[in-house]
Amino acid sequence: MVESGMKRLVVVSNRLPAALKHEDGRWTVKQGAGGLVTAMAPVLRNRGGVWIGWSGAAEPDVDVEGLLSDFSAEAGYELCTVPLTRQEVDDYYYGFSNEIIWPLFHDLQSRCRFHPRYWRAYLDVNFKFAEVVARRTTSDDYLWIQDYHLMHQAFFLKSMGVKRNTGFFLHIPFPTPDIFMKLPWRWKVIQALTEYDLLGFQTMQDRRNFVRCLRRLMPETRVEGRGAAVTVRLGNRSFRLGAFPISIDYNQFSELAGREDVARKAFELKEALRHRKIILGVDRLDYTKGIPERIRSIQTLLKRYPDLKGRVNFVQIAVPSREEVGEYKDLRQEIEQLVGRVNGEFSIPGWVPVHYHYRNLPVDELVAYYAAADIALVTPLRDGMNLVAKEYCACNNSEDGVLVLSEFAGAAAQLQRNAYLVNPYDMDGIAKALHRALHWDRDERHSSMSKLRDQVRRNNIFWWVDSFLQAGIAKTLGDFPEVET
Ligand code: ADQ
Repeated sequence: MVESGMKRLVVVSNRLPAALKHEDGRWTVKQGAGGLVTAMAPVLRNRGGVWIGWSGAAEPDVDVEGLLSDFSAEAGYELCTVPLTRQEVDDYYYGFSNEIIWPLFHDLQSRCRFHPRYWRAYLDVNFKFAEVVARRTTSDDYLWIQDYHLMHQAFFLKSMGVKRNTGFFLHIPFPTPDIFMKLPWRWKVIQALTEYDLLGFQTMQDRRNFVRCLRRLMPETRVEGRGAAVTVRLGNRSFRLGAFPISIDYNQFSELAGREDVARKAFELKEALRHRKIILGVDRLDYTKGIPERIRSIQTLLKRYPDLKGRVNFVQIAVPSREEVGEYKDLRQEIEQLVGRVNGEFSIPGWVPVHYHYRNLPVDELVAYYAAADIALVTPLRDGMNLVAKEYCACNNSEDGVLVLSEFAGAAAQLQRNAYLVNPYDMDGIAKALHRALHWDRDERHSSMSKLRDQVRRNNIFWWVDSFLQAGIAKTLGDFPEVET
């Protein structure tokens, strides 16, 4: 139900929160995982709303609408699909989104493949999305577009003469001008972004990078105001710009970690590892997450501090991701070889240093790992935010864990005072940090972890949604918390 006087919320993302999967010869609907779904589902349910996106099926003969209707009725909000062909998925999603924007915006430009075909497919698919958005919404709606796959929504809507109130949130970092300028379509991309009414980034640094790129490409840019959300003027038009660090459902994670069966599972994990210290890594298997570098830093740790042999375990959990892409297959192989090499070098009877799991874990099992770990080692080479760092803190109800965090994760901007910051490329530095963290006394650990938890508890996912919507449609909403960064 839409409350009177409130704008209906329309979320637009590449994928719908319900994903169609082909398993055992038939199509099934599964609830998508992740922070965005957790955050948006209750908001859409309460306010009434629509979620527009691709279903995950590229086959023309699948009855997508039929399959999604039950899910939609139960979820309490409408789902609307944008059908994509296999070729579109290949060129727009795997191509432009994941072989150009993803590596470039993570400062890994040598991995980019700037095929003009990808750019054309990206524009075509964005146009296709915009047509569906125009058809399924009215000028009374608020459109919240998610992430780098759909940077051209406001641009195409305007070019069709469709007036909508639009906000865009970028989940990944925004690069510095030196890197952004390498994009062959840089002007068109930045110009499209300026067509939104509100642009949201994860950190102030991303917001600053965007303004620097804008000034380079559009010298008439003027920025007015201070604080988390400012106004940008370009000639006679203007839009707002803000930093809104995404977060997690803190209570959900903390309560799950405290549930008896999950606590028991955490204890069993510790027992299975004979109560040795546990250093934990959890990531989607992606080259931006720095997994090979992390394993090498464990190798350095064991070389430099041989007294740790038999006393510490490194557990790496990697969730399969983009498995159809060659680079991700190579990465998986590289990680498996490295794990084998380190275990071959250091194992002794009764002790294997690295435990590696390549699979998607149910959330209660993941939480049990978080609760069991003495140290979370979160070392992406670059990351928009990194939710694993926040999930670990929320699950550490005993408040005696240590967060070792990459200085290049967006989360570092918020958590730097109480996490142990490291350079993910510096194997010696990480080994030293781990050695120190392993020897921190209980009071130091407790003091840092309780402050980290406080920060994540206050600035949780609901705060993130409210902050963005307050900046985007403040006038139609009631009291919302101040935007903090
Ligand atoms: P991601 O790159 O996917 O997100 P991240 O923020 O770390 O990265 O989220 C990963 C999620 O996957 C976490 O919620 C974690 O619990 C889950 N996960 C990891 N391994 C798992 C496993 N084996 N089994 C089950 N679940 C697992 C992008 C950006 C980030 C940004 C988010 C949100 O790249 O920088 O934080 O969007 O904006």
